[in-house]
Amino acid sequence: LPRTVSGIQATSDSLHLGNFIGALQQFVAHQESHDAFYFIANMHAITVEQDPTDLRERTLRTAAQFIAAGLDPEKSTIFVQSQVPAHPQLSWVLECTTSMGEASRMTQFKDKSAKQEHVSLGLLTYPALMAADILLYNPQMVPVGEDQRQHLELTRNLAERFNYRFGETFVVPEAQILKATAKIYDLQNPGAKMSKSLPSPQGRIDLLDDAKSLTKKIKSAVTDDGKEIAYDPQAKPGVSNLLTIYSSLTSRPVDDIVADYEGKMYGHLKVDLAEIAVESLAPVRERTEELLQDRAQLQAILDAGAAKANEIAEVTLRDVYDKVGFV
Ligand code: AQP
Repeated sequence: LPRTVSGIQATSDSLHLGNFIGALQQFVAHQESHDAFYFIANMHAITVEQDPTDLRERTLRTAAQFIAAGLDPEKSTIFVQSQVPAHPQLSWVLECTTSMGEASRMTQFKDKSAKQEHVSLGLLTYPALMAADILLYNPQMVPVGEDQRQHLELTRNLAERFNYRFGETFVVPEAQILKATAKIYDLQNPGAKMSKSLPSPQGRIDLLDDAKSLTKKIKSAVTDDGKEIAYDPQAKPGVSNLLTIYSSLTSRPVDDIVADYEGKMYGHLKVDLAEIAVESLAPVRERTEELLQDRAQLQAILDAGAAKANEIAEVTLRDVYDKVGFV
């Protein structure tokens, strides 16, 4: 089977709909056709200030949401990044392969460092760790959202550079960024991507939101001038975003949905979408809570995942260490 790898940061109690549609739903689909490795990125989560108790809790909650959303530990290897030491070990070599210019050009670094009073070195070197997260497993394909495109490009460049300098070592992976769902936008500000670090949580739908707040958020989503329900991200970013969400939660093409709403008002679309969101996310929320009742079981799944990940990652790491001349 071809291999795939991806991860999600443990930076909040609940993943949001952008993570779910842009990443997690793809993860679930690819576990059928790939040797799949999915991790909870707890090491990336400490590039900005964090609380240890929260991080521990969020790591387990993120794992529970992976499984609740449909990842099957029998099909996918699910693990926690910090339980596989080869990630930071390879990262050091890749940091030494990356130039300062490349790292500081990353838009995520520029955005996040502008928001921080104290900018950690880890925020700058983050993309080298992300390259290590990926290259250790030699995947053919990495499913991510649009915001990770630049990091994936760097990962490919680092793989090629290392291969050129030290001989064929890494598979150069392709980013799998689905055009239709790669960027889910903030419901209150459809010019910005839906994100964990939003000023107004009203614009972000959390997977673990209850029915009442889900409905409220969707009903108060910002729509556009005019009345017609049409998919036009330039002229109608708000409505188009709702249509994208509708389409991915129902697996129906956007055009079909638009046809259904001919002559109807924005309000109709919102009422229906709120119902659909409640129906699709309630089981994920309930299953997450159930899984969190048995933390020993969850930890056992993660330990088994880490054991499998370590086996593969260590082989790549040993090869790299040998090639760079570490005795
Ligand atoms: N709005 C989005 N639409 C589509 N995909 C998205 N992803 C994130 N936001 C959207 C994808 O989710 C995966 C995990 O991303 P992450 O762990 O890097 O989460 P994040 O980027 O930290 O999430 P946020 O919400 O964007 O947090 P902040 O604002 O704190 O950085 C990735 O594949 C990502 O593309």
